[in-house]
Amino acid sequence: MNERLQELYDSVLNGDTPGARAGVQAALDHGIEPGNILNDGMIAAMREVGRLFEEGEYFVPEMLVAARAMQQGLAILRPYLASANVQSPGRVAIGTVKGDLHDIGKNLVGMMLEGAGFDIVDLGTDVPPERFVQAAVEGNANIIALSALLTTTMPNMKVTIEALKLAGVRDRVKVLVGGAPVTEEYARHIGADGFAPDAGGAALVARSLVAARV
Ligand code: B1M
Repeated sequence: MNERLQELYDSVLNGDTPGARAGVQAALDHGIEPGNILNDGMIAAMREVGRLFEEGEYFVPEMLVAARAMQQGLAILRPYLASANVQSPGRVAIGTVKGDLHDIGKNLVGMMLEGAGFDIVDLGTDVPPERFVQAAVEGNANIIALSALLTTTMPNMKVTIEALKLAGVRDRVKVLVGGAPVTEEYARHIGADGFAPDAGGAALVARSLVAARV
């Protein structure tokens, strides 16, 4: 791996926040593509954090500091991921479903959607179905984007879709889902309109969902 990316990877893995910020800046200064900085430097490190957690070498505090380091690194990278001056294809209300506090993936998806020109309403984490319904009814969202990182919270995607149906707004919005445990098959099973495995894919799928709007 490139030396700069290795340093960034190590900073995220070790929860070194100033190191992560400096690492992203150094990588940018050395002309490394923002996409590589994200995928090879930071996302790869988070994957390793997850592996170490599974093996019992890392615990929640270590996951937390690694997440904080990544968030800070992302703050530096953000302007390079979001492209300016794109006409808005629509409004997306995005959130991590009820019971789930993971927000890094959700934030990244939000940034990529922003880069694709969408107006983003970030509802945060642990978002109850009623908040998504409200975003569809009062916030005029065209797309409701649901993220889940836990197998135990995935079912709340289905609960949210049911709530949109009950509120009579399901046909007014498209529902896009994703997150590490979510699959295309699961998305179909719960009646979502779209699924993407990663943030870049989410922007592409969101574009096709609004293009398909009647
Ligand atoms: Co948690 N955690 N965590 N955690 N955590 C996982 C998810 C886990 C896989 C770790 C492991 O065991 N290997 C595991 C889940 C197991 C399971 O359900 N099968 C787990 C667990 C068990 C837990 C707790 C239960 C631990 C505990 O307390 N005992 C607890 C739950 C808390 C809760 O939510 N109620 C918990 C807590 C935490 C922290 C708070 C410490 C922290 C989160 C901090 C934060 O987010 N601010 C944390 C972290 C950091 C992780 C890991 C290590 C990293 C997650 C991450 O940020 N990845 C994670 C292990 C792993 O993922 N390998 C783990 C980087 C991020 C860029 O990827 O989020 O997958 P990701 O997003 C991707 C795609 O999934 C996709 O695009 C993104 C970018 O390309 N995507 C979408 C995401 N949302 C999308 C939406 C879309 C489309 C694509 O459309 C709308």
